[in-house]
Amino acid sequence: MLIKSKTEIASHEITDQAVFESRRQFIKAASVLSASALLPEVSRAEAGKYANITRSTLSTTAAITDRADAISYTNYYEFSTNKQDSSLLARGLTTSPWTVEVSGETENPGKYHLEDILQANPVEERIYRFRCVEAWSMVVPWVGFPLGEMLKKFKPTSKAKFVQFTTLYNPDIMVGQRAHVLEWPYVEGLRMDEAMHPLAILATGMYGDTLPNQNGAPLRLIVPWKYGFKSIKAIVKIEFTETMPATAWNKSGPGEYGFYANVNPEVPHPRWSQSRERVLGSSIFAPKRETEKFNGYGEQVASLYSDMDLAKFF
Ligand SMILES: Nc1nc2c(c(=O)[nH]1)N[C@H]1C(S)=C(S)[C@@H](COP(=O)(O)O)O[C@H]1N2
Ligand SMILES: [Mo]
Repeated sequence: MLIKSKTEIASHEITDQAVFESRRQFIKAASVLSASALLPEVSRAEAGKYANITRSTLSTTAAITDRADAISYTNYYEFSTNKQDSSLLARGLTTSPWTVEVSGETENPGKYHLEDILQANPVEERIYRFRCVEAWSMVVPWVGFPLGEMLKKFKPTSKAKFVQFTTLYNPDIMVGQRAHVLEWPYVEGLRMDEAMHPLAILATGMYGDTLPNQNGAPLRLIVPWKYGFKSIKAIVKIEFTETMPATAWNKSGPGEYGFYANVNPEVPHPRWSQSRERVLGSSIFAPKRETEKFNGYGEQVASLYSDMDLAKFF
């Protein structure tokens, strides 16, 4: 066998060797890719901040909405009433550092750093159905922690019957707040027993990564059995109250948006039916999905409302 000395190796052979090496690298990379494709949960988590996150057994098995759809079609009136615009406009929002003020009927009022809240409340993945009052829906793998577990740590007093949430008010950045579309800041609320229900979470992420600004970073509520407007974004205040909070959408349209806002196909919105929903990402020609009472979470939450006429307390 003839062994060529270094100087004798033609340049085209060196090129071939380089190509061969890079091809080997490519094949190696491709086999890693195809192996992880068999484990979609792992590869998705690895892409973001929440690697190896535990998936809660409270997750739905319904088909997950494409991330691209869930982050590009958002309702965030502080930025825009146009769903396609808020992702661009929300880029200017600074979400770190972030504090949450806790007040009202609690033994532990104060201003808390979000980092400290997160230290005390480990997150997990919760895949939930999400149904907007406008009759579209999606399925999102949220990252978050049970709201009730956090509220307990603030030791609400016996007078605390409701909990109120408030979004950041900053019209310099949140340009939608310069117009009186809603009464700002955006306020939402839950009855105490609803807030303590294990399905209610505070989310810090989705699709294995931190929340995009347009989806409510750095901290938002998710109440999967209620219409989407209850799931308030960019929370800066939590107040325990004795009386029912006046909420942004209820103030704006008391005949259209109730405090409870439980998903209910039997009670139409005054201007449209709630019996079906358009599945986000599906063709406009695709058949609509039948909306489920309590958005499919009736088995877990219906008992909270057993003494209420759900057509009256909408
Ligand atoms: N602060 C605030 N929270 C909000 C809203 C909003 O405009 N401002 N929109 C609500 C509505 S109507 C819906 S459907 C959901 C949408 O959440 P998404 O944009 O992450 O899909 O956020 C809710 N939370
Ligand atoms: Mo909504």
